[in-house]
Amino acid sequence: MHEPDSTRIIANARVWSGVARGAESGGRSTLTDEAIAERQGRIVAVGALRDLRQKYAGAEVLDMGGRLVTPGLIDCHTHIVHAGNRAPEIERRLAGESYQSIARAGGGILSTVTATREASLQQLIDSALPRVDALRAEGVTTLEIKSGYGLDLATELRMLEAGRALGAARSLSVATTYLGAHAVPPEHAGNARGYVDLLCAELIPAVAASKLADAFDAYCEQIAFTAALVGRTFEAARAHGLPVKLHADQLSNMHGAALAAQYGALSADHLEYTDADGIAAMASAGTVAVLLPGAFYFMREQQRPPIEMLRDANVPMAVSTDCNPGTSPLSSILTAMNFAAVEFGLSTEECLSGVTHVAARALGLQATQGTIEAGKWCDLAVWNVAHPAELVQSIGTRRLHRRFWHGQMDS
Ligand code: DI6
Ligand code: FE
Repeated sequence: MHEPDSTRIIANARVWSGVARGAESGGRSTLTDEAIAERQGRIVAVGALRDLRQKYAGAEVLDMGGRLVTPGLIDCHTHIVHAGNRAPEIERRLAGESYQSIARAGGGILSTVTATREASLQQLIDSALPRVDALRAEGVTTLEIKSGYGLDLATELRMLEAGRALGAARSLSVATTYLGAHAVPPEHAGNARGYVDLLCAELIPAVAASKLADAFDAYCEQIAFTAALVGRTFEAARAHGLPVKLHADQLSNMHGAALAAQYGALSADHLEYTDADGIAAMASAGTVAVLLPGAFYFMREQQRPPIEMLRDANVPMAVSTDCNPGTSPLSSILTAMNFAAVEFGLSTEECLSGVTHVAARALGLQATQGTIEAGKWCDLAVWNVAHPAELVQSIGTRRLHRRFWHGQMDS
């Protein structure tokens, strides 16, 4: 066991830091042969081994054998805590039934709500662990976890508590998001407005007071909530100190991206149907675009998010699994990166940025996570590959050599 107050040097690594290197590299991160000094879980210096050895005489040196080292990966949009099983529903979809018609008949999100309300805290934790461990085995060190399959106060709090418990159980940073406006719960069927009244008056204040949520999220869609209703929930969330995020324009153009930008959202996610106005609004608000190619794949979507326009407008693009039981049963961040490259045309650099420093921004964690820089947590992924493109351009190969979370190496 490594003494927490001694300095260690992680050496002989090919470092992809996620830090832009200036004009000569076109502003892109490049591979450098640098060493990383770590103390008390933080990166204290990045530089030549010789210099770091001098500066930290007596520091233990860990040899990475010339391997690629990236920041620990960040999965910034998941519904990894949930109960029940929607495989039969997915089968029906693949046979031709639509997601919307299944949802309108009480399936979809609401079938997971029924199962999740019946699950105990321990059952929620236990059922999520294999998915969380799959992500850790691919170098994930920070994970966002949404609630939203309870829709009553007790179950939403239990989901958020399960999210926090998963972080504590598995050497992982967890950011929790209260997805209060995910669907209209059965007890308010046909009365979205009534449920939003309850959200604003009672649920959002209570969840904010619990301190179990780091952000608030909503689903703006014809089968969920209109832009006007989402706007009301965003007012309440912000009044209670919760930054907001939005499931925006996934199945139709609800002008969700512009709505998210209007409320200074950390991110607008999906964006398949977002138009130029929405992108311009995101660019001026600094809202991150979170791309979810797993949902695009499982839903057999035809409409791709407007990648070129996002790129041209310099809207930062994150990539995430959207791990959920209905539209993206995917617990592999490397597969999400591959889908982003193959389906959406992202470059290797964009894919890696999308699961590191841009994903950190989508969670408001850019001060502490997402790059290999002095001052950040020493969260690293060490890979058995020679070039970063290998992480993106294949599926299913075990690539991870080691994962460091807050300076501690997994055994
Ligand atoms: N994220 C969501 O929250 C919805 N779609 C998506 O990509 C619904 C997920 C579900 O069907 O459970
Ligand atoms: Fe989602």
